[in-house]
Amino acid sequence: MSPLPVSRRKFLGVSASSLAMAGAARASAKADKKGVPAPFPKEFAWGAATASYQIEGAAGEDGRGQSVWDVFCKKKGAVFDGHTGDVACDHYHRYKEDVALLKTLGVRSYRFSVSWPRVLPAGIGAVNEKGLDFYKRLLDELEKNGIEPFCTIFHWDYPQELYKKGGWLNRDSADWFAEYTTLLADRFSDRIKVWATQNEPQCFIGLGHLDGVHAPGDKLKFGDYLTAAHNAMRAHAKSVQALRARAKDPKATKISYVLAAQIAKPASDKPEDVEAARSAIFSVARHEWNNAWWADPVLLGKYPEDGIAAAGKDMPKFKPTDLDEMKQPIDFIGLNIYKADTYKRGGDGKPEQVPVPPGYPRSGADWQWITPACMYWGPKFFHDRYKLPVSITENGLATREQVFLDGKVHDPQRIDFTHRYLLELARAIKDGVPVTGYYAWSLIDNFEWADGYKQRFGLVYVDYQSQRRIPKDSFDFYKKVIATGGRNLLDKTVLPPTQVTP
Ligand code: BGP
Repeated sequence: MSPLPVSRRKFLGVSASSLAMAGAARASAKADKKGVPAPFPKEFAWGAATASYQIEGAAGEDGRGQSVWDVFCKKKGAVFDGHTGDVACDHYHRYKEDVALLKTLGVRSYRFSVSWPRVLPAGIGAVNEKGLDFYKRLLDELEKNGIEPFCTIFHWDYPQELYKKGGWLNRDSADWFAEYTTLLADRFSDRIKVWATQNEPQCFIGLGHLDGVHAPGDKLKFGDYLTAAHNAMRAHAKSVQALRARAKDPKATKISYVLAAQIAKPASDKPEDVEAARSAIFSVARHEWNNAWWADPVLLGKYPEDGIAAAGKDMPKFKPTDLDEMKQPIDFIGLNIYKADTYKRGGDGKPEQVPVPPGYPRSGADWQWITPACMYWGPKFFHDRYKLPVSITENGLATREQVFLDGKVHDPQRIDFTHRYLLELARAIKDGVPVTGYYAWSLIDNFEWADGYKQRFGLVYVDYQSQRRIPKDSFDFYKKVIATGGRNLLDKTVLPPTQVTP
């Protein structure tokens, strides 16, 4: 392919010059020697994410209690090939090496989660100091390396002891979560300023309590599932209140709520297709894969009308004050974005889903279509509706990988994916959407829930037998993105979008 002059280069619908102008509009985006401004602002929170059960291991060490995932993994057929998180990436013992990788990568922020039963073995009551000590050591290491901690309070490893008391079906579960949050705020809020209460309620409630494919593996009746969802959202709100009440520096404390964002993108830029996608992204049917059911109560203080209609007689009965309590001001929305579905305006005026054509590119995870435009439309639609800044709290690609004969791990698909997706995110920023950060999922390969170790999402390859870490090619690519504020995304020569799928 012959190089094109910079001004004529097109990046999948985004021209280099238009993104450069976006950068020029911000005083914070410094120009390089050739005068090319960065497409991402200087203060942008470049990061990488992980979660406790997926990387820590040390399941039986230092007084940690059991989580529902410990129990679920032991059920025959629950997890691919019987894999468990007992050892995972052994991060509990190798955290220094992992923080060193973050340092080399150059991230400003590290999103990790605390294992609830590691610090409160029974979920409430007696505190496990040894468990807290692990997170102190981790925070020390991050501080030494100048990396800002972003703590997710709950990323799915629910204490088994609380599950035995009814778990999310028990109305008290919201207070249990507040007690746990208070402990973290009291011990760590002098050092942690950025928090997410929960990660992806669609998954830990929907996949875990309706579909039964994630821990604890329940297939509740629809009404009971909605009750569990209601209590989880009450728990989120009580957690926000606890953080606001106990944070050492309330003004500097930033609180978020992280969704498994289900993105709808328009089939074209025609206004009717854009409105069809907007309507689809916030519509609620009778299943967990939607946004508004999980976001409207906590951000707008009400359940969406179409969701109430779809729930019908299964709509849970709750105290009239619940909805007011559920709506606690937060500072930003965390969006975990992996792919989008496409919508156009149908013949009847309603949104119509455009089917994915046969052979359309997808990752090693069957559900993941390569759809870069989700990084433009997702942040835009969420910001338009909820009027909050957004952060991309997870984004990444699953691939099947091996160590090559040259001893390296080559992952060109992940590089191309990240390149395409970040160009679209830059376009959203250029169009005025306040996007505060981007967290690659994941820093290292890890235990991918029901898929076990089959899926690899890391920027760093993990050889689980030796626990050796090998940074992949995408690690170097992302490192350069961070170092240049995304400028390296602009100087790569690529074919015009019409010639390159998707
Ligand atoms: C998100 C989770 C992450 C991670 C990621 C990868 O839903 O928050 O913990 O697992 O998905 O996807 P998956 O493991 O479903 O393939």
